Amino acid sequence: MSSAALGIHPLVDALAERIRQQWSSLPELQPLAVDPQLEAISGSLDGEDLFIRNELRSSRGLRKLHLETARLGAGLQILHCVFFPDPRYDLPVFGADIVAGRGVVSAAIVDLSPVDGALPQAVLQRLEALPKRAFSQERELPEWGTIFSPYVRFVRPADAAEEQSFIELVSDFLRVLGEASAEAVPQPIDHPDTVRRHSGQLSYCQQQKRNDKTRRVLEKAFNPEWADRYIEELLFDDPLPLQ
Ligand code: BLA
Repeated sequence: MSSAALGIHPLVDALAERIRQQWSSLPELQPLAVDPQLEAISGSLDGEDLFIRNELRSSRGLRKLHLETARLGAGLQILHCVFFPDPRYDLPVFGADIVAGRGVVSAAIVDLSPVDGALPQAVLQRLEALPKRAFSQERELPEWGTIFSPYVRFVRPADAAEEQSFIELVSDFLRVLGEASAEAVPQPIDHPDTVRRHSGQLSYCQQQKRNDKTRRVLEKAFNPEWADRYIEELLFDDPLPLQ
């Protein structure tokens, strides 16, 4: 079925396509198994259809690239994307989330988030050099949003032009991460820097799990146990313990 027939907002669809294009150019891109029960989830709730698609990859320096596109009920369409670094590499977490309802995008957020206090120099320099993109409606970060970098953008795109700008902004961030991931030199698994980045990634996941809005939507569409498992095992699973 086409995404239009599924009722996916054009921004969700266009951004998902752009992310797929960009991850295909990452170094050492590999498939990563998705639990077949979670790859394509469809169902219905009170007569409204639900549809979730999960795609996973890994690449050099990034342990898990996750793209989720979802339509939950009549009104809500979601794009959720997180690239989790391998803690041996000095790389940030890439995250993006779009929430659209009844043709209107209420939230569009993107960031390269530090896992070791501040962003790596190689990332900072590239972010500074990016074109500045203006949005007319900026949104305030929630209280758990202390994990985000000073470069985070959280906006409500006002029209098609701002939606396109948001796609270009995400693209800029992904290019920065792609370049940094090609260059980064891995450190030993027991190096103190690796250990710090591992615990930084754990905190990132813990803070994201405090977003009640995500949990509430999933609990309503499925049930609390399912939502909990989905969040713990797929959306924000902890990085594997360092051996
Ligand atoms: C907000 N996330 C939301 C909202 C909903 C979801 C319904 C409220 C929309 C609004 O305030 O306008 C729902 N998001 C989901 C669901 C999934 C999802 C169900 O990803 C997955 C299945 N969230 C992330 C990531 C980021 C993120 C990776 O998953 C950022 C990198 C951010 N979402 C985020 C933020 C808010 C939000 C900051 C606003 C929260 C608030 O204002 O309280």
